[in-house]
Amino acid sequence: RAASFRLLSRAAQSRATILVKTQVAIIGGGPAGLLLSRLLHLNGIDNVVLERRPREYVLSRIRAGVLEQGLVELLHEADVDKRLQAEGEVHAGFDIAFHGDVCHIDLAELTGGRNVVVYGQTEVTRDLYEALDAAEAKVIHEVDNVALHALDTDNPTVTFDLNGQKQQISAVFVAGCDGFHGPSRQAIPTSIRKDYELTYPFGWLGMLSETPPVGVELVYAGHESGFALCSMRSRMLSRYYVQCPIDDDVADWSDDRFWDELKSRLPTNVAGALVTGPSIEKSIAPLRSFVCEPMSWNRLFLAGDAAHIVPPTGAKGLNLAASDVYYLSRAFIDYFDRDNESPLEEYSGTALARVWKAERFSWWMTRLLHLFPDQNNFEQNLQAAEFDYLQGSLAAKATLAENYVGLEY
Ligand code: RFL
Ligand code: PHB
Repeated sequence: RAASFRLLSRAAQSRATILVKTQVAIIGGGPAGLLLSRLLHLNGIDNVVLERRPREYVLSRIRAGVLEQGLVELLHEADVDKRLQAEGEVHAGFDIAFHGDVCHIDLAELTGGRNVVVYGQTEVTRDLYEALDAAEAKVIHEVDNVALHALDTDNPTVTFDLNGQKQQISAVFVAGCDGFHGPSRQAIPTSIRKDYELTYPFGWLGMLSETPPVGVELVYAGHESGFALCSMRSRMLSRYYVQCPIDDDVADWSDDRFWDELKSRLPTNVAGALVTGPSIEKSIAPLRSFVCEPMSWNRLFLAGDAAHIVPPTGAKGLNLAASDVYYLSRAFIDYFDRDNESPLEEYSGTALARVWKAERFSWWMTRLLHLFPDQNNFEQNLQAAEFDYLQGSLAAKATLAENYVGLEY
């Protein structure tokens, strides 16, 4: 980081556009972009990451917390899993409650020994930054006006502003890892790109508190007044969520109001065990299901939230970003090391097949557990029947468990 910064700031003194050459220009320094950069770096493929925000901002975003085994294995391959192995908590099951009835999902038993690990996205990102720093990888923060050019030629470029200076990267490929609002997806012509989208008429109000979690496992709860979730980051850090109207203002949610609402939606024994305390973060996130097809166009390849969004109910967002990076990193390695273009040509189809299954699962779990304001009495009874079926059927539980631990890459 220091080396690339020196290079750019020295050059920034000149008025001409600075030109940097690389093999893969990666737009976005979230988990998808950083993990891709790390895996390419370890395989000798030169790359540059362009991130709009300061590093501290990226590390202050509280997001996902549940990692599938596929992501854990990928972090091991990237040699960034030391802290994860020491501090991550293996979860072999969770509870799912509906109007007070509780159903335990024994992930390990239902999937032949598979499980998930609870370790925050913030920590994954921090570990990646540390490894990239140590390897003097090129991660450039606080870039403005990133624009993609000539993606349908052999010489695509990315332009951006840094410290008021125009810069240009010439690359063999561009990886769009810039999240839902980034410019990469928009660079695919609308005549080619097709968007598929569902929005939900509510959001999740999340709160982080330095209190011991209510139990050792996660509790998902559907209730007459809406969804609630008890999650955690560590033995002394809890993460809780309640479904709320999408236009609610976080300022209207005092800590007391949050705790009261959460308690009222949880099964009695869980509510009774809840340890409350002051919040250290509170925010409202909208829920959305979204897929962009195709996930590649000529020299551009999208990964993570740039190409798809899931509602957080199944904890799939970060994990899907990881499976995209798995396919894309291997495809780049095949191209540069083995002169084999086929995996890159097949990338969009390969990634989308897994994306749509995670979309289906996240949508299903969202429908099962949330209060839909426009739901009629027929749909309410369908929701109750769905939970009843889950409770009584080993096959239904196994389907939930198989999807929750993550489908094979
Ligand atoms: P990210 O993490 O959004 O990173 C994209 C990065 O690109 C940068 N960027 C740009 N850089 C340069 N130029 C531009 N013009 C740029 N525009 C954007 C951004 O600053 C950012 O650093 O996407 P990525 O890497 O694909 O990773 C995906 C995951 O972050 C995401 O799927 C999950 O966090 C989704 N998600 C959750 N998933 C879960 O599984 N469980 C959760 O509890 C959960 N909570 C959340 C979430 C996503 C949220 N967002 C996006 C609003 C809570 C929130 C609030
Ligand atoms: C979280 O801990 O933030 C979390 C856990 C499970 C989910 C969503 C979010 O399904």
